[in-house]
Amino acid sequence: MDIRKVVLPWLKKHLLTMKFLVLSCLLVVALAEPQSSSTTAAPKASDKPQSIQHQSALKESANQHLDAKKDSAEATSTEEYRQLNADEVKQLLLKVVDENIDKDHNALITADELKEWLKILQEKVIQDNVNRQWAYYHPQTEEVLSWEGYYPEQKQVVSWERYLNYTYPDEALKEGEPTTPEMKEVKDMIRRAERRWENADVDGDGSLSKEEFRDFIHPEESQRAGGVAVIEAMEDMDKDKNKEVSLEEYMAHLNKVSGEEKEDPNWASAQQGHFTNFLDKDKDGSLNEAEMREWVVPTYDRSEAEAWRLISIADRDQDSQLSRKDIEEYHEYFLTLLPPEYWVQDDPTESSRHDEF
Ligand SMILES: [Ca+2]
Ligand SMILES: [Ca+2]
Ligand SMILES: [Ca+2]
Ligand SMILES: [Ca+2]
Repeated sequence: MDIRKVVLPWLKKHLLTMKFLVLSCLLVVALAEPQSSSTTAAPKASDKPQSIQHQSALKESANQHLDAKKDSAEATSTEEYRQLNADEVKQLLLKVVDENIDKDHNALITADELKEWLKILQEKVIQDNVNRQWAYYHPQTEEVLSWEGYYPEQKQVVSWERYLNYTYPDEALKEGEPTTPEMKEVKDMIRRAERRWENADVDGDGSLSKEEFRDFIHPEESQRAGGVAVIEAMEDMDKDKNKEVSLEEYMAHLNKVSGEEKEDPNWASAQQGHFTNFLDKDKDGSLNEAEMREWVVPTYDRSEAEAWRLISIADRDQDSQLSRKDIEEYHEYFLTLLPPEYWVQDDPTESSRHDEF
């Protein structure tokens, strides 16, 4: 049997699915730029110098194979995105401002109000992603003796074997050396997944609870689990294995993981500037492990930084707050404030959609 026939379509679909997951993960932190066309597409994940842009590659190599026949998650990945015109964007933005962001209803948006909303959006995207993937593995119920109670408690877990069987084709799970480059790639993915799994398995019982599973899917969201994401980023980027990521290695990696935004003539210089001015703290021309860590698992508050960046763009009277008019005027910069569902081909004004906010 030709193994390529099995693995190639699988890899292709896997990568497509992961691409969507990456997009949805990064949606709320992507920096939106004004676009010249009359309609506006959903903000792209990799639009700009971005604190966690490299994670597209991390996640691509990570998690799972979603089978269209088995799982509704596949439907999500093929959802159509709406094109919104400028008036629609303005109208939706003001609705979100009034209903979700401006908590004290004084028609002015502070950095704190913005930050809180960005956190809610970010958390929702992550939680949705975790929920979707968790459901895919049909967690099993385990009985564990509780410390306080007499009766055993029930706990939902996914075992490593189950994860493997649900994620990778049988061929990849067989013993022995890989016979094709594709199979080698899959085996490397499994090794990486195993390291992530052990890193996420806090109680070391070999299975992941839902809390542990979150650290498996999104290690970069946790200071405890984040180290493994830094290691993966190093492996992806440090081609000469000197434990530093040079500007050349950085650019080569971004070139590999970025899409059409590369065609923007300012793209390369913007990325280089981001590396030099922001990531390379000690200005020695490359990123050591500590600098990589601050990039991948930052200690600063990303939502707060993004809130201040947004304010700096549109704050015309310099009072460190935004008026509704500021937001209307600069609406192209605020696309990331719209919940992801607004971009899905559906009626965004449908009342029940946003109850959870
Ligand atoms: Ca306010
Ligand atoms: Ca565990
Ligand atoms: Ca290097
Ligand atoms: Ca450095």
